[in-house]
Amino acid sequence: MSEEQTLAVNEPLKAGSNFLRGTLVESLHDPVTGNIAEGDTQLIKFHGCYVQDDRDLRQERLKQKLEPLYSFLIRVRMAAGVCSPKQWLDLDRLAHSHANGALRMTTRQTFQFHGVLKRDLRDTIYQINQSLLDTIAACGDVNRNVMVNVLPERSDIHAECYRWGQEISDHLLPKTTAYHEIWLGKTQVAGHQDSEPMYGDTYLPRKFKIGIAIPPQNDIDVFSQDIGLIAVIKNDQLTGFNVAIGGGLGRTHGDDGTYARLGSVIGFVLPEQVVQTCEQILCIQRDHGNRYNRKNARLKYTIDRHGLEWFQQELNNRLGWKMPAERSYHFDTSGDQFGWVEDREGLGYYTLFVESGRVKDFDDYPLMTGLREIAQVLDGEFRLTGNQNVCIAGVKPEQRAQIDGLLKQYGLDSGIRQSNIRKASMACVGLPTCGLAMAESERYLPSFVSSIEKLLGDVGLPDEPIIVRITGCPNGCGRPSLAEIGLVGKSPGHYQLWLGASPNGDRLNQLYRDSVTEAQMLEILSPMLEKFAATRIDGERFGDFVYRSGYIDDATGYEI
Ligand code: SRM
Ligand code: SF4
Repeated sequence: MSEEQTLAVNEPLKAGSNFLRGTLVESLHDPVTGNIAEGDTQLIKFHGCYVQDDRDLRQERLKQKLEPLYSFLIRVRMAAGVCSPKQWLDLDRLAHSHANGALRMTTRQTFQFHGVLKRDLRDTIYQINQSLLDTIAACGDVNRNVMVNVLPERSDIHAECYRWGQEISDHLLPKTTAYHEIWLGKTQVAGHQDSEPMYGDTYLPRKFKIGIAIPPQNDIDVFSQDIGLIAVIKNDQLTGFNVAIGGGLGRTHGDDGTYARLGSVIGFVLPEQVVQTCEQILCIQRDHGNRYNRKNARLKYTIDRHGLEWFQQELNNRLGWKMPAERSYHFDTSGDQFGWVEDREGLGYYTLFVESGRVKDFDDYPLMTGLREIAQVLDGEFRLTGNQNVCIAGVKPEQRAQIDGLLKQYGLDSGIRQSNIRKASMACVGLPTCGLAMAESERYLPSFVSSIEKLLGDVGLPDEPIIVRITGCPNGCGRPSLAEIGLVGKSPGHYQLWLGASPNGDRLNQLYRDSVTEAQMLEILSPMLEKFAATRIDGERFGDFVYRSGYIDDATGYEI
């Protein structure tokens, strides 16, 4: 980075925002537009919101000389995806009264509201806080929602990892009181001077993500996190965490300087060292991350620019101790376990498949109503998974029949009977709300999966659990780089086809075709699946097969 380079526009904006206040209050009061001032559109992300407009209506409104139909996305901060039945009910109610009547469970284990109008924004956030949840730092150049494996069968280990996830999340929160003033109506105490001892007034160069995985399950895709923590369990006790740094999946089409990268494992820390370690890694990124070019600003680029060895040395210096080598670990799968699982205490955990994480009442499937009815009676909690599904957790033996009855009554038990490939699929939100989408994703996933189901049926593998993920652009929100079949939107109806990630999340896939239609993809995949069925080695997964069979060149990653 040369001195002459100009800082990214967000940098002076953050510095001059009076710790994330900007002109947000004025913007919210402006009755002339459903939008907010341009600078505020960046600052409001730190408060957990994005301005969007309904892209399906854009052209029509333009023709009618109307401004776009602006509304807001609100993302809840909810470490590890855990919420109480009461919180579920509160969010369900808000989705109907203040948003578009649906809840969206995200790939980072939280809820999003879509379609909140400016006039309802403050009250929605206020009410989320009344429910003992909040939205601060759910987006923006700060540490985001901390993920933790759902781990139904070991509630004791989950409880411990959940506690560490929460501690990390709380410790890395911004300290500004702007959030409380703007959304909760709190007034600043006389003489109080805001400061951000850890972040400073320009916060981080870019977003920052942390997740905890508990082997052998990797349902949070630990290697895609800026900091991935791998729990080390010995004699049934949590002894510490292996630390992986520099994961990140976002790319830009046509820009080779951007790429997906898996985290590099650099060592092991004790549980009591994990918060300090995360803080110091974050601070290195704060001091050395690229503040000139946001496309190269994530931790992965900082590490690759300076070298992993430099980073480790810098971290040891800042910690004041040398991080020991990592302990051995092994991941089996990045998928969810569906249906009932029992933990050692006899509590039940039911993981329900939710296509693309969209919770609403469909014409023939009252999903939202069914989950609301379950929340009304549940004496346990909900855990959102990193695969956009939900686990009804901690069900006492005496309540199991009641929950089972409700699952049946509302047809939610039909989720379990979906094909394995559908249950292993994910799509990002994409159109019509995402301003960056280049092609359909969530709305396209169901029919694309049906087409692959048909191909699998034709070759006699109807139960094959191939991981399929679709995103509307290369930002990677549905983690398509870790799919055995990954589709990345290029333009309407055209996708990049990526093949060959490992089913446990430790190998990225590779580009196979650059811009193809569904018909072309099916033409490519049909003979491949036929050969897979005929020649696979016992238990071999499709992602591994495409490598072994030479469809993908291990060295270059490109089609050979
Ligand atoms: Fe994402 C931007 C949705 C997980 C990488 N992401 C966006 C925005 C806010 C579009 C925007 O900037 O205007 C999308 C809002 C769409 C909408 O209408 O809801 C959006 N991202 C999502 C969610 C809701 C997708 C989903 O279907 O669940 C996920 C919310 C997670 C959460 O609860 O915090 C979501 N985003 C991810 C992930 C996956 C993950 O974190 O595990 C990634 C890839 C991992 C990574 O960060 O490397 C991801 N989102 C991005 C990027 C690219 C970042 C980069 O390094 O280049 C952007 C664009 C940006 O930041 O400029 C982005
Ligand atoms: Fe939007 Fe692209 Fe993220 Fe999909 S991957 S939600 S299209 S930014």
